[in-house]
Amino acid sequence: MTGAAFPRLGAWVKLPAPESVELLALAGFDFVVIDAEHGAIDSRTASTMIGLALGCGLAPFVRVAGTAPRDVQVPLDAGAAGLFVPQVDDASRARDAVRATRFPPLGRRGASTSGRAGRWGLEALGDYLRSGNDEVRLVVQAESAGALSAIVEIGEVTGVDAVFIGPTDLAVSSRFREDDGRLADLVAAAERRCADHHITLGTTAAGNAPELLDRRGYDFLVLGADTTMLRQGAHALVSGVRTA
Ligand code: 3PY
Repeated sequence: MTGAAFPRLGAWVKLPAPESVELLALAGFDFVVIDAEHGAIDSRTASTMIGLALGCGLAPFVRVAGTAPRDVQVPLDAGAAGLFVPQVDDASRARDAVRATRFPPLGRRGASTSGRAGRWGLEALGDYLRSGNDEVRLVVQAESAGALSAIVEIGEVTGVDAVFIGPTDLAVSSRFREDDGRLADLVAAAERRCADHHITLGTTAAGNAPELLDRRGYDFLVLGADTTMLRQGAHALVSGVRTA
């Protein structure tokens, strides 16, 4: 709902270690997505990570497991800059995500200024409600062929700020291999429709970030995960010595 540009370069935080957030901030990312859909990050750890990210100048998003009040309200009251909601296959599911995330009249998020989002009770209720509705970003994930066909209807639901194409679940749900040309055609058609309708679009990059940003119209990218960075860095170190 905010008019400001979406932060551009992000990373998944999958390890339940708040220090991951500090390391990613030092690397120069603009935002992190704390993954509470997969992995072992609980709401206590997510809250600590959100506070650290804010202190480091990183925008903290949380990918929630679902849109039940506890999935949504706990990270938002902890100060998350926004949510990623997985598996949004159609406009009706997008409206569910809006209802869970936004305060009335758009939604039915419960209000409490006693958390970080309400500056621990210092924020006036009106300011807390305004920032919850105007500044918190709602990103819905399109991860099925149906979601890609309905991407404009999904992206145009009032209260949705951006659509994020999830390539892995898309490949799994459509039963195409990730390198299948038919999958690439589906994604390319969705990219064109988003560009035509000015829908803010993101995805996970796989070493092709410049192409996605400069030629395919993406507004923001998740470049990798803390787990992958650790695994790849560790592998490079060990294999460099073993093959020497
Ligand atoms: C997916 O690719 O399915 C994701 O959810 C994130 O990359």
